[in-house]
Amino acid sequence: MKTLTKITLILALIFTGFVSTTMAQRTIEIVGTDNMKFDVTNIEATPGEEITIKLTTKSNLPKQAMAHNVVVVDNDVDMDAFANASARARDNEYIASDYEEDIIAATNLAGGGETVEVTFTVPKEIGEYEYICSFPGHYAAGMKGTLSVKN
Ligand SMILES: [Cu+2]
Repeated sequence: MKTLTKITLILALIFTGFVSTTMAQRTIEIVGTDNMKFDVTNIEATPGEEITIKLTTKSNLPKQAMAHNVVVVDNDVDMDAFANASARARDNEYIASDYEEDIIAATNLAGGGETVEVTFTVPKEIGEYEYICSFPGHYAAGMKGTLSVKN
């Protein structure tokens, strides 16, 4: 086989692998409403899987009064403390900067009619990881869910 043909073949194989990896990636669509709940409260994933979380806010209220995000947090974090600290972090999309190392993934804030998304690699460690909306008061109102990482 000529070298050029070999290279072409290898590139084709790499490309095919890339495309199939991309296509295998799952997107989880979540809706947040004025009742301050996510309509999806459990996401199952395998260790190291790449997933996309897509969040849409349905609301007629102004964004300053009602917006949502999805923040996936490491499972050794005190969630009440994180939510309280984040409620004061308006200039940082309501994510307390002290906790940046504990954030596995976070979307931007979505006001009514907006959709935001984040693509990330699920932790390799099996376990339950909580995700919350860090807009002030929403976690306390029950705006949370669990990312279950298992084989
Ligand atoms: Cu919210």
